[in-house]
Amino acid sequence: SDSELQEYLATAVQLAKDVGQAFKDGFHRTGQFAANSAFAAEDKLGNEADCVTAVDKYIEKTIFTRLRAIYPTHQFVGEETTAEQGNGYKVTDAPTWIVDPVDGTNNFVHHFPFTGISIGLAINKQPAVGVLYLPILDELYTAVVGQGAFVNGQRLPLLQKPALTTPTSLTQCAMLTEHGSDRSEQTMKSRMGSLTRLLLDKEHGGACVQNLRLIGAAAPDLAFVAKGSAEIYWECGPHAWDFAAGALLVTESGGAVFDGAGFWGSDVPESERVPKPLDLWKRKIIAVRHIPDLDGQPGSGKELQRKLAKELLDVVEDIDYPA
Ligand code: LIP
Repeated sequence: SDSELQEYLATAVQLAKDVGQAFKDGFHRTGQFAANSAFAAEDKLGNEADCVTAVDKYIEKTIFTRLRAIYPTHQFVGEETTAEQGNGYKVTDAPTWIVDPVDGTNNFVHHFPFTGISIGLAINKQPAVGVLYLPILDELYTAVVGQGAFVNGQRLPLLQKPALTTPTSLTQCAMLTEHGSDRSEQTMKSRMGSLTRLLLDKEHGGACVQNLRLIGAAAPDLAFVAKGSAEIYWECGPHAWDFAAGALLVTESGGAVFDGAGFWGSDVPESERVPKPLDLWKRKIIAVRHIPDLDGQPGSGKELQRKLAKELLDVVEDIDYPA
């Protein structure tokens, strides 16, 4: 019910704020994390590009301990817990809290401010509540399904028509993506090929996206799409905990999210193909911001979101990851 969802939201907001000080202390190496040798970034599962700190572990433990005490029947999926358990999680229809204690750990370690605490709640496998706190930017994003998305209490997207433009192709779009932590030769070649084709001019078969930014973390990427600071985000590789909360911010701000690969119905004419809906557990995502309708054409904004996603899918190469 709506009141239950509001209660879940209030719990998540309180938790995010409560661990905010530990997050800031870790980021600035002050307070409980001042010159703490336990802070040192370790690599996860032997991958030097994928790190975890004592702050990640402390925050995840604090959040889950509190959530378990309040909602003993709920399920819990967290980045660090899952990594410790050898990367396995089961997904049911039960309310499932999906938490990334520090999304953008690499940014966090390098003192780059696009990093935050992501708390999502899925019910029947669908995002129902999303809270993203970016303590260093002092931005608290919230969303409840059917009730809109907000940053520090202001409704998203921040700009409205006519200030918020209606891009009709990727050539008018600012795009966000990430290089990810999988640095195998095969993956890097595939990703760089996709980035080249996204940027390349149309004469040579590219999409000529207006600009491309890599800010280092999925949750802020999605928050910025929800806010209207970029039109589109695409990534293959992030996990549900990186984007469960952020995906809801996007849809609740009037944006759209899709599966990061492929179309429905390879048996239909190309012009009729549409991008598949997002699957939280598939590790690939496209998000498009709210696009205002063209004058006198109701529904055209939604159609343009699908068109932009399709333009993107036409030039990028899919990378498959195990769940
Ligand atoms: C990160 C994601 C990012 C991805 C990184 C990493 P983490 O999350 O936010 O989108 O490219 O490889 O997964 O590990 O910093 O929480």
